Amino acid sequence: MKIYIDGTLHEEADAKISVFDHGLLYGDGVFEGIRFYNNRVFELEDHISRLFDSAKSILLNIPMSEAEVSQALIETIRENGLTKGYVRLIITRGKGTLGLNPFQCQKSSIIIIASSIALYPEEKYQTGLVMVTCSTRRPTPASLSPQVKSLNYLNNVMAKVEAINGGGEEGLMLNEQGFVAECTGDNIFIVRNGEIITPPVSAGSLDGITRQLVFRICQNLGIPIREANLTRHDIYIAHECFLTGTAAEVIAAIELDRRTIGNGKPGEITKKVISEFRELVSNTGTPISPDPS
Ligand code: PXG
Repeated sequence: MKIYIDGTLHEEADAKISVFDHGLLYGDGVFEGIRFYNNRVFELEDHISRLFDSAKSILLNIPMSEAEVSQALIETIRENGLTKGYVRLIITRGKGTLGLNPFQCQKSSIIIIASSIALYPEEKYQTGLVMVTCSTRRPTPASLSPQVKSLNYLNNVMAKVEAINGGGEEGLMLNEQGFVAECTGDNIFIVRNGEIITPPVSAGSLDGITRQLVFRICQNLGIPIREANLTRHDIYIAHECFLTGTAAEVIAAIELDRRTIGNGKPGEITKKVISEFRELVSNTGTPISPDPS
């Protein structure tokens, strides 16, 4: 595997950064997870734009343009000879001193790993996920905006630990008021009486690119969809439930806190959304065209 660091491709064993990098010392940096299917990068522009927004929000300068980062990402995929997979794009604050001050860091670093990801066992895409409500709350936007995809995912990692220890595959995260925010790496949707409902991002979730895609899919299919604050009760009594994310894709959830959701199987509307999603990922995206040279 060849890994991109600051303009150079390295073999995995040689792909190294400083132990003084503030990305490691303080989780000071931002990232994106991006999928590519069928020789095309899915929703590349939206991911790159969100990366630059995250960086701007934490006063982190990316020493490349959006077009240059996109180009580096495509070249890294191409150099690895991949046509389908997952890219982790990371911007760290860079090498600094022991001490929080980010202004001691001379230059941010750009790392691109083109590989693959499997968030859940393959069979769960047929049968649906078991979820557990986590006591770990989503931090309030008053502390750090959930829109910043930062390198500090400890909150989500702790929630994931709770979910797995509680016998589930995914954890439901609530905000400080007890309303549903999202899951540990995915947005959540329910279906009730033929209508899809998802929490507003103001409830403390990332405005996922896959989440936005579901709104577009519903518009195309004529399925009513709206945002509303949800409680755990709303999910217990939902007819269907599904999760979305770049890594997760679209996947049904069939149980929360030992309550069966709907009939305990992926629902009809969920299956329609999944099939439209599959169609879009295989037919759209930025080509990873072969190098003409
Ligand atoms: N919420 C959170 C907290 C996320 O991290 C999503 C929602 C879905 O957003 P997108 O834009 O991807 O539809 C995410 C993104 C992982 C992993 O390793 C998770 C994500 C991204 C990359 C890796 O679990 N989730």
